[in-house]
Amino acid sequence: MKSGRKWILVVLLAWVLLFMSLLCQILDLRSTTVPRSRSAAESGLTWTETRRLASVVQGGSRTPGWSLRPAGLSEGDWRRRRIDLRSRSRDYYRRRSLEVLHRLWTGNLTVGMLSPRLQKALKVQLSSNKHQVVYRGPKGVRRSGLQLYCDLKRKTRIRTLDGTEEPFFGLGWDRLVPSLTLPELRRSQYQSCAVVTSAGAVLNSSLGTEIDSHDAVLRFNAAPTKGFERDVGNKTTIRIINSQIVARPKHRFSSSPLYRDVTLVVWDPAPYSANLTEWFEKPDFDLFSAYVEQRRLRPEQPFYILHPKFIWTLWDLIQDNTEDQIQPNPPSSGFIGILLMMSLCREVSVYEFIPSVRRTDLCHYHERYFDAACTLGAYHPLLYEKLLIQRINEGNEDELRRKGKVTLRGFSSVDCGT
Ligand code: NCC
Repeated sequence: MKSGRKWILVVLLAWVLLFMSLLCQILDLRSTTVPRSRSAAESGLTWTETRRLASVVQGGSRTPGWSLRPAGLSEGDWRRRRIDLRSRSRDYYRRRSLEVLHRLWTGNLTVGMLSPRLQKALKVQLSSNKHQVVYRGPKGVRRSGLQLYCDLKRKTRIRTLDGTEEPFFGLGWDRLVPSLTLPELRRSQYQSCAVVTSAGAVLNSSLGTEIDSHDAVLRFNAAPTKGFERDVGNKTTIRIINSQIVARPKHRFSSSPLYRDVTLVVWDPAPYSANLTEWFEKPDFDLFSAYVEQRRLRPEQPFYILHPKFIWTLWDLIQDNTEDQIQPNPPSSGFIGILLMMSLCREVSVYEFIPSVRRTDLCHYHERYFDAACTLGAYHPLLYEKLLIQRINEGNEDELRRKGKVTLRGFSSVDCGT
């Protein structure tokens, strides 16, 4: 009996020792490995680069057990080197992120500068070609700012579903849609308009008063003003929403006050061929049932569905003016909104589409979700949209850097001759 107890004690002791040594190993690995955080991944440091950086700090040691203290190095020196390694990698991320920003401000950002993750996401989009894009037009035509304005002006005609095409005509949609088209609704143009993107960089901007001073303000999707007035203002004239907003219950489209007392414009990614019957039968998210319901409930509210041809014309415009092959997916709501406002207003101020010094991986100002793809794109050709808008920015660079503000002329203010 006595010797049985002794054995149990020995086994227990062995377990405790084993557990302690494993714990030490784990803690040591944690403290010596360069943190491979999400922001690290997005700032563009590859795993190999991180290891290389680590090896530089370790004096070029190529020891396979690089996380272990090299022989001959005191514990104190080893700790100092680890701290140095961490701060160097943090500096590296910061510098890289700043360089991306500078290049965006000056229009020199290339895909190669994006993080490996975003580059990979772009490649995946190119090869999947979900919307069967077949582009035969020119690519990368170098136009001056004015030529570009005129090209956009000539080709951008706001088009919404008017119910005169099948299958909509057969369903009586010519009587369902608002009697005035969107441009008719604003026959006398707005003088000044603000486009407020939902970027996290809007936080702490104190731009609210400036934004509200515009005649009309455009916002996107579920972006709220309540609680964020100091940074985003509280005026909303038009809201552009994608079909997820009307179709997904979590957005409470029919009951949320966000979607009331404003002009609503919804869009859905249709096939590039813009075959309306195909799209009606299989939209990305079912926007049609909610649209019919809302039109019946609130016939007085101006509510439009953007025509897929309009969306894809904007995409063609970006591709036409970009040398690279861009993601074969519709432009973001942000880009659609900017072009829409250029048609409806004499001057357009766009906030945080091209990020300011406040640039952050925080996706939206109203949500705690971090992803650099929200700003630079994975599905949407956001990088190219931003480079295009940078080319026609008439505001000064200081406003761009400090406020993330781009100033554009509305199409009616652009003289393109005859
Ligand atoms: O994120 P989203 O866009 O609603 O943002 C509106 C527009 O603001 C610009 N933006 C946003 C964030 C950021 N960090 N930088 C920016 O420049 C973009 O121009 C963007 O279009 C969309 O375009 O409709 C999008 O919608 C969301 C999402 O569906 C809605 O927010 C509803 O939840 C899409 N995200 C997902 O589907 C997960 C996003 O890809 C595009």
